[in-house]
Amino acid sequence: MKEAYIAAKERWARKMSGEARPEARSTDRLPPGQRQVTNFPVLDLGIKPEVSSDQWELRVGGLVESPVTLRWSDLMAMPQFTDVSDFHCVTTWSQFDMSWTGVSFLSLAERVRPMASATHVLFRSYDGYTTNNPLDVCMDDDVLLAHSWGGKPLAREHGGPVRVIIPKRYAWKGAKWVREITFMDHDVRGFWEVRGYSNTADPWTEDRFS
Ligand SMILES: Nc1nc2c(c(=O)[nH]1)N[C@H]1C(S)=C(S)[C@@H](COP(=O)(O)O)O[C@H]1N2
Ligand SMILES: [Mo]
Repeated sequence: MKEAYIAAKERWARKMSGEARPEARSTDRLPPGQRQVTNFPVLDLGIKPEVSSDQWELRVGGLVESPVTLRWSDLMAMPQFTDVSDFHCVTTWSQFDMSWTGVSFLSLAERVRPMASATHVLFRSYDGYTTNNPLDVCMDDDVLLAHSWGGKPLAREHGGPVRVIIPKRYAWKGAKWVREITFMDHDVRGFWEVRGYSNTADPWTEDRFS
């Protein structure tokens, strides 16, 4: 965990400093069973909560040294990070080169300081949605709390004001309209994870269902 964390932070620092240039991406970017789209479909539970940036609050707690409730101005005062990644939905569409801006999960972790006992993270959203991830999956250089897409404020239908992006997992692992992040010493399955979807959700092994 420690070495992986340091390596992720080094990759992140190179992006933050502008030293990491956009590389020619591999041509085999499409995970098995996926097809490329360019229209950014919308998927939700039939509810698109309306949360203005003024009302938005993100509680971050559980097994952390410094629990915090972040409001919009707090989020904006944190280091702002832009990254480009591919987006893979389990319903078989993928969209390439999605540009996200927000706060890196690594910055958030530095702010709240997870305890050594923290191994898992549960995300809760304003629509009642939940999803879970191992902490080491979140502590990667491409994971962020995004408030903008393609340089523009994230639309409500896509989870604005703030959503989670975890590019190396199917997209249901990233909570739209995120309102609470809880660090835990055990795994608690989220909305789709208790309904037959994979707990691990790796697009490259077509790890779709459990
Ligand atoms: N809060 C919340 N987050 C969510 C969902 C949801 O219903 N509610 N759907 C998930 C699923 S299944 C996918 S594929 C992506 C879809 O994101 P998009 O609507 O921006 O394409 O959001 C994920 N995050
Ligand atoms: Mo999905």
